[in-house]
Amino acid sequence: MAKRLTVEAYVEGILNKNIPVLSQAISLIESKKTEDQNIAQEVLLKIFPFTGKSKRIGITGSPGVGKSTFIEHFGQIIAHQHALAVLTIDPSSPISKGSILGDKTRMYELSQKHNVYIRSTASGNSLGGVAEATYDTLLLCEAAGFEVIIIESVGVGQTETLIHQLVDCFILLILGNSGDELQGIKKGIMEMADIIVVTKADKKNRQLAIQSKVELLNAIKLFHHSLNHWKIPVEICSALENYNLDKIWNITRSFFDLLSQHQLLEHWRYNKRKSWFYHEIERIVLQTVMKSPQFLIQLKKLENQLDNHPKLHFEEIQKIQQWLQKKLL
Ligand SMILES: Nc1nc2c(ncn2[C@@H]2O[C@H](COP(=O)(O)OP(=O)(O)O)[C@@H](O)[C@H]2O)c(=O)[nH]1
Ligand SMILES: [Mg+2]
Repeated sequence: MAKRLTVEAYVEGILNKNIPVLSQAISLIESKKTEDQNIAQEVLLKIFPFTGKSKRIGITGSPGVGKSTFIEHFGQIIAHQHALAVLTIDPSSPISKGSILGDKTRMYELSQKHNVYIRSTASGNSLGGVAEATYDTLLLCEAAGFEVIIIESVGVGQTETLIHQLVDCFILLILGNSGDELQGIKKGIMEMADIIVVTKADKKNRQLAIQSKVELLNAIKLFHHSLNHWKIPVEICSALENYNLDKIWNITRSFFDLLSQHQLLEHWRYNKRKSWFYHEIERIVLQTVMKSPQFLIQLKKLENQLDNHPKLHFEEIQKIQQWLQKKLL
């Protein structure tokens, strides 16, 4: 990492949209060293009053569905009017092995725009750690004046829930060329979506994509979006052929219009922060308890009493619960 600056120098650099300084501050956030963490926290506190003004957009969907390619082209439409930051998360490959390179090459044209900043969140952290670093990075980008921030999610498991809680608008990309694909999509993730987009609707696949759109509209008919006035739109697009991307940007804008017209944004963000908070607390409680030596001794004792009788498992589990209650309540 480059030489550390003072807290004031980081703050000033970020507020002046000095990109090298912004990048160094993000590296501090990702650093595991306590001294770096301490500086990062101070910087965050100082820039906090300058945050909150961006449109925060999450792009999710299974690996290979076309998220990065979508962002490459969608981002260019946004960048006509707005300073855009793109944060990508790739916990599967360590940062030095090229997760940055991978996404930067995929978003090559976008990365050449003067008002676009692309950054991969360092991997190798815990789930909560990745999401936390992403949130802090988002705040720094907001303080630097980026008006739209896109987070590309990894598209698997629990990270999705966490990313959903960080953004205002969650766009779910779905590959629309087979019914099986739709079957495989978890209901939970569909319910989190504010906008659903069928990808790779190239000219030759368009008919199939339209068919998927109809199926999706049917599937979500029973969903109730938590914003009363919002009916989840389903659109098709081809990132490679630049088809419908402007339309999707218009839909996205109308979602943000709705949030601001009804002064819902603050409340919307507050509720998400609250779920995030409880999520994190649960994680911390679990981690703490599972590391407690006293608890582990109890656990081992009961584990040794387990036998093949299915009912006994429940009894042992109940004993653990009673033990915990006695300790804590
Ligand atoms: N035909 C076609 N291929 C696409 C389109 N969008 C993405 N792809 C391809 O799908 C593959 C996966 O795309 P990528 O953006 O890396 O997906 P991600 O894993 O969701 O980020 C790549 O080979 C892309 O070129 C599209 O609109 N049409
Ligand atoms: Mg990608």
